[in-house]
Amino acid sequence: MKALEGIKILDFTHVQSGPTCTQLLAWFGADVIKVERPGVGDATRKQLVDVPGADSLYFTMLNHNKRSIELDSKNATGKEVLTRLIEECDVLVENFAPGALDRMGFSWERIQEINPRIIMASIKGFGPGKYADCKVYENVAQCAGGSASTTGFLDGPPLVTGAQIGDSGTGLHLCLGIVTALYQREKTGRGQKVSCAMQDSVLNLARVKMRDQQRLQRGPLKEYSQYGEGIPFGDATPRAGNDSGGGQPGRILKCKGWENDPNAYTYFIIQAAVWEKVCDVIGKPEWKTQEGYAKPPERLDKLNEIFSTIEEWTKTKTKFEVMDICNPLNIPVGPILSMKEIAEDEGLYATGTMVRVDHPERGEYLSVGCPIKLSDSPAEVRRSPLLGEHTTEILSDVLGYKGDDLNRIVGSGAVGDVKAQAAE
Ligand code: CAO
Repeated sequence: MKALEGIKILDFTHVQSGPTCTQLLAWFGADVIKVERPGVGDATRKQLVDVPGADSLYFTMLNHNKRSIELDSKNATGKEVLTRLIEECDVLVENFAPGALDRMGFSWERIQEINPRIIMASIKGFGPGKYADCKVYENVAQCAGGSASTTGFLDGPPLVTGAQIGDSGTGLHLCLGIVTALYQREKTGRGQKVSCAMQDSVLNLARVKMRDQQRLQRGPLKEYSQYGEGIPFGDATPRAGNDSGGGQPGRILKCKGWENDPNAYTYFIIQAAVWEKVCDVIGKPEWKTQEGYAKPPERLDKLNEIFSTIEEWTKTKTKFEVMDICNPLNIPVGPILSMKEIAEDEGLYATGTMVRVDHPERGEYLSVGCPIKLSDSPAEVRRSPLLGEHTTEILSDVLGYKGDDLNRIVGSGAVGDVKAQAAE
């Protein structure tokens, strides 16, 4: 049995943020019914296409284990079917532009009238307030949530990060909100509205930078490299390059082969507890006792010199040799892994973190599996649905439409042409 077996999700999501959330729910065992516009579907099906005619990796990697129904929610029969879906489902998840669901005629009030037990979960770019009506994509959220202003080097522009903290990060937050609301419903019998704003989710993930914003009012941030370099702080948390986010200084350092390999680097942290071991490893035993180097606060104005010296050593080793030497000594280091190296790591396939999935249109592709491992509910990754692949199945098995009634729906134009053939 899967953890969320028996839970039906009306998945009205598209692009990345919402689909990330419903994919997790599907991996935990929920029946996720993805509602898509007839003949069009989720826009990502046709975005960044690499195999002509096949659903893109953008779509397939975010919509595993779901079923797809084509449904025009602006058509009268489509509204009837959508109402039936709301009656049958436990959760409605959506990430339309602000107001889109209301314009379809399905406000939260109306949805509650149809099914008081339903949980309605929404992602918007911003929470209530002056920006509530804005459409938002990933990088806008990274900028508005404070991440971009604190990412990058001090002498460069703000930077966005490759990790999709705005989209996938918000999807993760929403997923927790949904299971929490399901848990509360067990006790109250009532559904509720779960809202996640992308700005809020990014800010939550950038929490330590708000910590630093407040510390700044009481003095310089001594663990930031700029402190040791004598560069004054302004009035906002600055960009910290590759400085470690915690109290232990860390940097990205070159490793053997860096001249030709853009990822021949390691992260290296000079944790105070292992300073003496660091000194021995890099051939600087005198720093263990030398004034100016022996104690952590004394080292803060010498981080450039210290890390340059460590780098002279890491440049003689591959990033994996650095790991092999430092790990047994408890010196925290980590290789900079490329996506190619991760894709080739069989250890990640053994744990299900990376998976190989077969697809009728595109053949085998790689995907990232479920990163959350439940011992009693292991996730099994199944391919994403083709557009409308399960329309007839959902109409009959989930909603109970049969015979003439089913033909009426299929013939109405509300569920797409393809399904008309399937029902004949
Ligand atoms: N049947 C009929 N109409 C449908 C439909 C269906 N099955 N599914 C969607 N539509 C309609 C919507 O009702 C909407 O119509 P109106 O504009 O008339 O209300 C229209 O399709 C477009 O929906 P949208 O505005 O949500 O889509 P968009 O491409 O214009 O905007 C996005 C995309 C992501 C910017 C916007 O949805 C948004 O801001 N979402 C919230 C924040 C979010 O999740 N952003 C992250 C996306 S991942 O990068």
